[in-house]
Amino acid sequence: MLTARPDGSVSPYGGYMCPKGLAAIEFHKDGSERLRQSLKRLPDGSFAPIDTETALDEIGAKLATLVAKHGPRSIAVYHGTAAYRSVLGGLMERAWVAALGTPNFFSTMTIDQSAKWVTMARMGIMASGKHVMRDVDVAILAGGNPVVTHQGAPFALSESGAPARAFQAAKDRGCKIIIVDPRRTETARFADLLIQPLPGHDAEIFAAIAHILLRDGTHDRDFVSRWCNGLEELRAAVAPFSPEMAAARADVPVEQIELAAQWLGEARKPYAGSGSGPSFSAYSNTADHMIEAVNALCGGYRRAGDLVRNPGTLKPKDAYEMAVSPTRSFEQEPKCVSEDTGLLLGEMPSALIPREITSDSPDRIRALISFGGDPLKAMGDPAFAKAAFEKLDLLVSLDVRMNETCKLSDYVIATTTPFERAEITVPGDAMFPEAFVQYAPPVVPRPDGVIDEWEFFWGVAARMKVPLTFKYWNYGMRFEDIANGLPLSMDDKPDPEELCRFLCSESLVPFDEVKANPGGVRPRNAARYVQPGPDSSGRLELCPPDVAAELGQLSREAAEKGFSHQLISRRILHAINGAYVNSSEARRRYPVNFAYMNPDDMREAGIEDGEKIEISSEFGAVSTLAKAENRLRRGVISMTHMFGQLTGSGDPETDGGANVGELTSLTHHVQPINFMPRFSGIPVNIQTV
Ligand SMILES: Nc1nc2c(c(=O)[nH]1)N[C@H]1C(S)=C(S)[C@@H](COP(=O)(O)OP(=O)(O)OC[C@H]3O[C@@H](n4cnc5c(=O)[nH]c(N)nc54)[C@H](O)[C@@H]3O)O[C@H]1N2
Ligand SMILES: Nc1nc2c(c(=O)[nH]1)N[C@H]1C(S)=C(S)[C@@H](COP(=O)(O)OP(=O)(O)OC[C@H]3O[C@@H](n4cnc5c(=O)[nH]c(N)nc54)[C@H](O)[C@@H]3O)O[C@H]1N2
Ligand SMILES: [Mo]
Repeated sequence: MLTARPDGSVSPYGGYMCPKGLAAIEFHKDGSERLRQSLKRLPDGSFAPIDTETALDEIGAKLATLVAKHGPRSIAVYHGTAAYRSVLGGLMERAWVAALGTPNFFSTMTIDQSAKWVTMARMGIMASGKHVMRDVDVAILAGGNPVVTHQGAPFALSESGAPARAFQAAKDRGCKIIIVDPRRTETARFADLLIQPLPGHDAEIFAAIAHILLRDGTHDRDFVSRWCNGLEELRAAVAPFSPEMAAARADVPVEQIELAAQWLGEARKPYAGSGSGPSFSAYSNTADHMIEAVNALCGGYRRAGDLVRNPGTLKPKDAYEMAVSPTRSFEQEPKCVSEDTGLLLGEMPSALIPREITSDSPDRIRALISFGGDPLKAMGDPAFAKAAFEKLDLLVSLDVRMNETCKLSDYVIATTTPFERAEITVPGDAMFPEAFVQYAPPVVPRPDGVIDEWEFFWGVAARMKVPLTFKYWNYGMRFEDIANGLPLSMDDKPDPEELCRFLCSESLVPFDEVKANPGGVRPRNAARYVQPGPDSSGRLELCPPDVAAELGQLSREAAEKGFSHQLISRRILHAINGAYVNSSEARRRYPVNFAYMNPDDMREAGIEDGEKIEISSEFGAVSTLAKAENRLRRGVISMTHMFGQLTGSGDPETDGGANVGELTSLTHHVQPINFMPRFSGIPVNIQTV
């Protein structure tokens, strides 16, 4: 019988198993949702099984024709959440995209927390990175719930394994924790201070914290004078954001904002960061810039002499105290064809995919490969997105089950799950709290009709006669600049174990030793410390002119009128976005994605617990069941995304929930630069139906 249990013998988190991991096991056992063979869509819209090699022949031929006729830009990839958990698949995808030469790489990162990428591009970064959770003494986390989501460094504050244990350990050390969230989250039980604002006011709250730090002179003057530009510009831009003004807009006690600023000003190793909430709401780019500006004002980065707890194992790196000036990459070529914007950390904004398809430019997107994602559902505004996706010459999905994008795809390639393929800890390498490496060969046999994702990209490249060079790539690297590469034969399929061996070419632990230790290895190395940077000319830009202009506009902005509530985002423990939503544990708890409301709001609106309600925004309406939750402040409704049908029938119980994306827009209330839609703090009205 198939079971799974945690192995804490070597892991830096101790023994721990996440409920999503258990849901994944059930996926293998039950199998009713599992795609066991690839499918081709017939002209009448139905699907017929197709042998995967035949599907690759047809896809390769079609892509080759498109490239010959329209150039490589006609091809795009969308790298979804599951693609991040497919190491060889992700690296082969990068190799394929680089070999083709298309700039059209999209991922969930630009419809998730891309405000952070915008901030990096506009503010620059400290190469030494922020303090890790084990070192921080005062932390402020806005709009993240890591105890449920396991979302941690480098953005939010947590460890991605056993997060509650990490928070408890931080408390035990005396770390002060401040949470800013309209909901008293599961993580908030560790909070010394919980600020429960109306959503969409993080820019004001953090501008006010900056205002107080500068008013009182409690910012880290040494750090700021050494590494930052624009202090006076920032001071002027945050002048209108008095604590009273921010408190009034966010509807929180002004004392809470003062106290947060006081603690941050006193901290030795402060940390300011956020989860997805502020990146989803109004003024998300401005909010994120202000959160990072507060971190910079407090000098919340590792400094020369600080211990580097994890320098990486597969790719060990020294850390330097050094600012890297902003790149403003989005202002440079290559640009999108539908809007005057460009790359953020090497990727184009996903919310522009529909417009990049329908544009009348000869460089428009004609083929899209969706790898481990459900872009049609994830980007919201389904009517707009679907109409665009229908204009594609070719849509291919790589998935383990049928999702909404699969239903529209010309081919659905059935792939392995992580337990059925070789995996190695490239993504966690520098993010584990201590150095750690693990190789996992397939532990469950794969169904006959499925392939690994890397086999798709290699197989299509072979058919297109595009030679691939396999490389160890990670965020912050330009694929072309990586010298060490493994040229792949286009005749003999690579052996996944050999690809993992190649990924260990610079590893502190040789591949054979990693392989011989299935529970992983923690290398014993001499301690490393942050070193003074080789170049001291870089500066963080605290307040570039576009950020100052956004703050000016925000300071004059009036509240949106005509809506009774604001809908905010949340996540569930037993599913990850759309994956495992149909697992028995998730479904037992969530037959639908409930609309959680403050009990007083429900009483006032005459809504009973469990009653069906209709929630309408400027752009659409959804129906679901209301549920009282006293963790929520008044004025907000909290719902999870990726439930229900793409377009609801009006009967949430039959649909298995409602798609909150129907309340969002890809053309209105989108941010500049990254075109991020508003996924939280959505003004809505409610009525019983
Ligand atoms: N179990 C589980 N884990 C997951 C996922 C999952 O679906 N399930 N998804 C994964 C993914 S893709 C991601 S991106 C991460 C996300 O990880 P998190 O960011 O931790 O996700 P959430 O739990 O939704 O937390 C967002 C919080 O922001 C609050 N919020 C909403 N709007 C605002 C606002 O305007 N301001 C402030 N201050 N707060 C606001 C919400 O109340 C919520 O508590 O989680 C990852 N991990
Ligand atoms: N309204 C609203 N919209 C949102 C959000 C929100 O909170 N509110 N959140 C946003 C965020 S943060 C994100 S990250 C996106 C999520 O957007 P996506 O990543 O596009 O959506 P997922 O549902 O996570 O898609 C993952 C797919 O991978 C499949 N899968 C699972 N395991 C494997 C595997 O091993 N291999 C392969 N090939 N496939 C696999 C799953 O079946 C699923 O269909 O949505 C965004 N959209
Ligand atoms: Mo995400």
